[in-house]
Amino acid sequence: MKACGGSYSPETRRKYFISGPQWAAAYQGQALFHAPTRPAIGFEQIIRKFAELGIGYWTTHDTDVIPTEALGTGRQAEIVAAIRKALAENGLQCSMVTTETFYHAVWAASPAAEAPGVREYAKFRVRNTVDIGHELGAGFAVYWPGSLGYYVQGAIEETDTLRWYAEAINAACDRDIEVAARKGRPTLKHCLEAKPFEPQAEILLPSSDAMLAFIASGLLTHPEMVGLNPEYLHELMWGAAPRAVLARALLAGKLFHFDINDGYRLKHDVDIGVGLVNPLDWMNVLVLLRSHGYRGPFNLDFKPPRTTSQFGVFEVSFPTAVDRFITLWEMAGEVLTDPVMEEATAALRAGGPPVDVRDADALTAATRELLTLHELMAHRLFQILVGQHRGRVYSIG
Ligand code: XLS
Ligand code: MG
Ligand code: MG
Repeated sequence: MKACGGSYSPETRRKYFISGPQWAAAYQGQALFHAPTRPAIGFEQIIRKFAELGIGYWTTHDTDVIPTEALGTGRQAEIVAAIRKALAENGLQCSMVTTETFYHAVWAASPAAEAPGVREYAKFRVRNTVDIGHELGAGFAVYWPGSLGYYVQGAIEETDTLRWYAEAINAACDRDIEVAARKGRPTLKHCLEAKPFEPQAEILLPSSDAMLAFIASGLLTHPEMVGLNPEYLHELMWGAAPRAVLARALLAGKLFHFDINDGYRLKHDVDIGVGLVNPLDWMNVLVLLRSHGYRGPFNLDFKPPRTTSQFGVFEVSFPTAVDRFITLWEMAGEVLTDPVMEEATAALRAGGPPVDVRDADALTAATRELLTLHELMAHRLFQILVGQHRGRVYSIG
């Protein structure tokens, strides 16, 4: 890291709304075909490490920190108190809480299973997460439904399943209104997160757009409290343009929270650190968010490499992810004030010389260089990405 240079100080890192998930730092390298490779690590250590790095916000699933059997018990209250203490001692804030509705076998048929008992349990879990969120001072609650879907066809009735899933979200919102009023706090922002593949063969809400349709379906009793937590890679996984996904969420007023990472199109959820695969696209994504005044969290939902040591997790994986994000964010700022980009944008929007707008051939001739300017802008963005706009040169021959 010292040899790489260019690190930002913890003070600088803390100026950004960057959050570190408990589960990302505690990831032990396990997967379907992979055994765990790292020892377990608790929230005290992770919160301390995040503080040292300058990651100012911490996020967690309920069961990342509270054993399933202790949820809703006195033991939960003790753990939550210990988390509050750790956060306060390290100057961190909890920005988001989320309910694990995918790991335990009780969720085999999803949080909206046919069995009414499972659905009641799902409501208990999301209500309990709302309680934890208010206790920890969070502003956001995230819902990635996990196995909401099926492996074999025809047994699940999709409309019933979606209705039942909405009942769980409604239960969380109702509890939130009650607890927020009691505590004199604002209600949480409830954020739905989609993923197209894994852990189910067929997923009922596979994309952020599907989530938007779900929010607007009439099934939610408080649609105004519910928005999106898109994850960059989850949208890429189904072949989407993440920037266009975010644009649709922005237009709907539903971009509440953003999980940041990287990976490949039409592959599984590889959760690579932000900017390591698609840095140019990432810069462009941040141009869009900056220009629309997005001020929500950037949640580092990635996985440090499998066999990286605990040292590597905190000395290389997290700080490099944070620093790439900051660099890309600042580059996006440069794009927004770049004179070439400004001039090209103005030229595009001015259009060509005036012609009869019913004459397709005349319009084509007048706007002949439109795509030339698009390509010029793409070239300029590449130059900004590699620093050529600041005079970095490569002399050949
Ligand atoms: C899994 C999701 C998960 C959510 C929170 O693929 O990204 O980590 O962000 O449950
Ligand atoms: Mg995520
Ligand atoms: Mg992911």
